[in-house]
Amino acid sequence: MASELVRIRPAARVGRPIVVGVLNITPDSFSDGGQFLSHDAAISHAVQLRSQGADLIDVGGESTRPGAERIDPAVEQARILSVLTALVQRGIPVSVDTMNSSTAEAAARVGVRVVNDVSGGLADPEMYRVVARTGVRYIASHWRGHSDSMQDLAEYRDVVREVRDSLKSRIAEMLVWGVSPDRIIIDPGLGFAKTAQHNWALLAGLPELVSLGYPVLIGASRKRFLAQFAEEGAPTTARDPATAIISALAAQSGAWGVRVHDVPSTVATLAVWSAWHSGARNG
Ligand code: PMM
Repeated sequence: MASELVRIRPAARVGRPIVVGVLNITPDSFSDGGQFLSHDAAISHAVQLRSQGADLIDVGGESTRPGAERIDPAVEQARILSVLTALVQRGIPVSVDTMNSSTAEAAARVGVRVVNDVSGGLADPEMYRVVARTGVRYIASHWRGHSDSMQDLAEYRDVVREVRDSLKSRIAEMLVWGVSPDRIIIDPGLGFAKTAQHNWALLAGLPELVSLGYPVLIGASRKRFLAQFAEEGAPTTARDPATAIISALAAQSGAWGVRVHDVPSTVATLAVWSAWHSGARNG
């Protein structure tokens, strides 16, 4: 197993998926936009997520909410690089959530060892070259187009098969560019050119993605398809209980990690899941 993964996943917690805490330093992300724009607010939220049990903090500077417009990579970097630098210096494991190879490269330069790319490399033709050269771990999501048009691209005959095949061909291309297979993590990209029905099909079909043999990350947290379990008009935090249950079900289906905004509810739910499994092993 890759050395960074061992560092990200503390030995005591081996057996449950890693918990990736979300830190968006953007004015417009759908759930936490505008909350952590100042350097100090961002750092203290990251420290809090870590103390709550996050194994990795995913720091993003560009919103990917449906309809969001692209921003200049320089703006993205101005938002996140000083925060990433400070977190690396504190020894907090971080990933950078970016579709831009220049941002991935700049983050790697300040010591970031994981790049999370919701476009799976499709948004920037230089991304795989940077990933291969820097040796970072690379989370590649299934993606069909930028946020301003992705809703129109949510058409599938068999979403699980098509997402699986697409991720397979992304992986094949990464390998051609020299990305080491032990660096690759895949993600079905819930909500990215997917309807609620597609998201549920992908969650139910998770074992088929796991069977590709690469670690799978699931990012369901607070997404719109979970609104049905909360009161109408409730804030996105009302989707946290459903998110936590999905974390346990994803664990059950073999997910490597779950990316969540509310770390305590997922950590608590995964503790129950782990206890259940320790019973199966020791009974
Ligand atoms: N979703 C969002 C952003 N980044 N990264 C991965 N790997 N998987 C996801 O599902 C994902 C992501 C959108 O949610 P946010 O705006 O709350 O960060």
